[in-house]
Amino acid sequence: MSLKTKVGIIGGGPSGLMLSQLLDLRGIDNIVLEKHSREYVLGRIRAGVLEHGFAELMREAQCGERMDAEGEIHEGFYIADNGKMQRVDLAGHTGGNSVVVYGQTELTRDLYDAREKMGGNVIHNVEDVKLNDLKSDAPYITYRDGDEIIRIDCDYVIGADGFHGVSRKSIPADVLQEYEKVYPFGWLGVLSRTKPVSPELVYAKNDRGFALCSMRSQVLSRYYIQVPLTDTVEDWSDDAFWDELKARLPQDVADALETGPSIEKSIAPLRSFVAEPMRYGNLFLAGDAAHIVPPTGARGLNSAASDIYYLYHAMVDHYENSDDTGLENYSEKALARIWKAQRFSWWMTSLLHTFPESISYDSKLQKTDMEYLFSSEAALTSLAENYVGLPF
Ligand code: RFL
Ligand code: PHB
Repeated sequence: MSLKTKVGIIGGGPSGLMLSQLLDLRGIDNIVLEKHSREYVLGRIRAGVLEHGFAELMREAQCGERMDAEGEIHEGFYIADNGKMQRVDLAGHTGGNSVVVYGQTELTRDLYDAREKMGGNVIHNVEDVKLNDLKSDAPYITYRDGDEIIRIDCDYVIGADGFHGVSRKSIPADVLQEYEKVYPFGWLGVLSRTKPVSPELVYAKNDRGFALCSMRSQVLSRYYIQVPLTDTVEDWSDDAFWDELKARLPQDVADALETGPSIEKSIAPLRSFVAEPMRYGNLFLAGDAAHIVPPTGARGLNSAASDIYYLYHAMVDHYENSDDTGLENYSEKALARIWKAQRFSWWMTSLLHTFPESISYDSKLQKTDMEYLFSSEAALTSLAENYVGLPF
């Protein structure tokens, strides 16, 4: 069988779905290919914090209704340093900006619902996706559906298939430059049907290791603790998790913590990664397919949003105005913002985690970094403007 479309999108995560929805609203025909089922994609518990620009894009995609009704606006968060809690006033340091706490699961559900409503073509459970003739004017994608090989001819291919996807790997090794930093720890995350311990997020630095108190709603909490890479989920009973979390939080926060059975528990390794360039012929990479950050700065999904924003406008300029400047500049423009998110995520990670190999000099610098942060309006402003998101 053979299909034809303008834009072939690999990956039905937030990046792929968002671009598909935005293009469809402008009458630009596209097909999304997703390796897994919808239920599987919605079962992954990931991001929780959306910057203003992302929320705006959801609204532009006509998917912002539930986010605006159920998401929480947060104008600040706390940093605890071995027991001492200090607030970062995001709104106060950014002229009134804030972030929206709304889970990636819910946002992805909204995007799937919107695609369904518009009759969008999202094909699940595709196997053996291959990208072909990317350097030509007639690229095509093939995939397997059972015994049948399906071919999709398109003008452009979007690689939005995450870090482990096939798109980035379709770029020849001598063209692609990869920059990577792997951290010697991971985050163990627990979701529980309990009231969040604090109305705003708490990022806790502690000699035992980092901890984060986050949430999905007023009845659903998300907590994380830093763990060695050798740990597995089976090593951590719920009781052991709650005990360790409490040990890393300031006493009054630990005393107020409501515990309960975990409804999801997983470990994510921490990694920084960037692939350059983000364009190869008529293939454009977007989101986690091209770059990964450690979750400490809540930048991952938000970095995907700026890629999608640039690509969406570039595609519209191409199809509506025959102007290819946006497509030509895409990689350079996207990477400029990506590297700033990389810097911020690395800095937040360095500030807040306990590094197993650190020498006494490193520990002194980390302590000084924290003292400087809360003694300087300029440093707090820099943190706040990065956390709410730099302009697209
Ligand atoms: P995704 O979500 O990985 O989606 C890619 C999709 O592509 C599919 N796929 C394929 N499809 C077809 N053919 C193939 N060969 C394919 N290979 C893969 C996959 O099944 C999948 O459905 O990438 P996308 O869309 O770029 O979205 C990126 C975000 O998911 C990611 O950046 C964030 O979750 C990162 N992140 C956070 N970001 C934030 O902005 N704020 C946060 O608070 C935040 N917290 C987090 C996070 C990520 C975490 N983990 C688990 C890595 C917290 C955690 C714990
Ligand atoms: C989350 O709620 O999952 C979350 C929030 C903030 C982060 C990372 C993850 O920095």
